[in-house]
Amino acid sequence: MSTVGRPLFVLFVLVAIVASGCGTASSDTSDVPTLYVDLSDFKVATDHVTVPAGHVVFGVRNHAAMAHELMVIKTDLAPDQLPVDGATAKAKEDGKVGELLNIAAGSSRKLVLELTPGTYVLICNVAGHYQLGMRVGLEVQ
Ligand SMILES: [Cu+2]
Repeated sequence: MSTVGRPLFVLFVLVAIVASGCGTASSDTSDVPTLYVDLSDFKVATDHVTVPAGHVVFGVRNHAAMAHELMVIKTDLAPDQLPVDGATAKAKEDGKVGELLNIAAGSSRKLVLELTPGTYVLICNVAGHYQLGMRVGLEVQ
């Protein structure tokens, strides 16, 4: 027992440490998306209009030939009613709960957030893109 059991026990502890390390990683690469968000010129589309509150994994796919962003804003305003800063040509980011910046053309990224119930707007806030139509509502229940 002592000659064979100890190496096995050490190995088991190492595996447990590695496994727990993966589980708490902030990138959460193993999470299956709760919803997909598709970015194009100049549109934001989702495959769900509502998602359950809590752990939400956004699977973001940029289909365009230019970089875009995904910004998640909690607000009671309609998706097309966010105030725009005239100087920067960007939507005001009041209520922002998370973002992915500089999502390269043709690439996919993940954004993992803990969301409380309410209404949200998903936008791309590269200058001018919100006004061109890069916005969509999301309800968290
Ligand atoms: Cu954009």
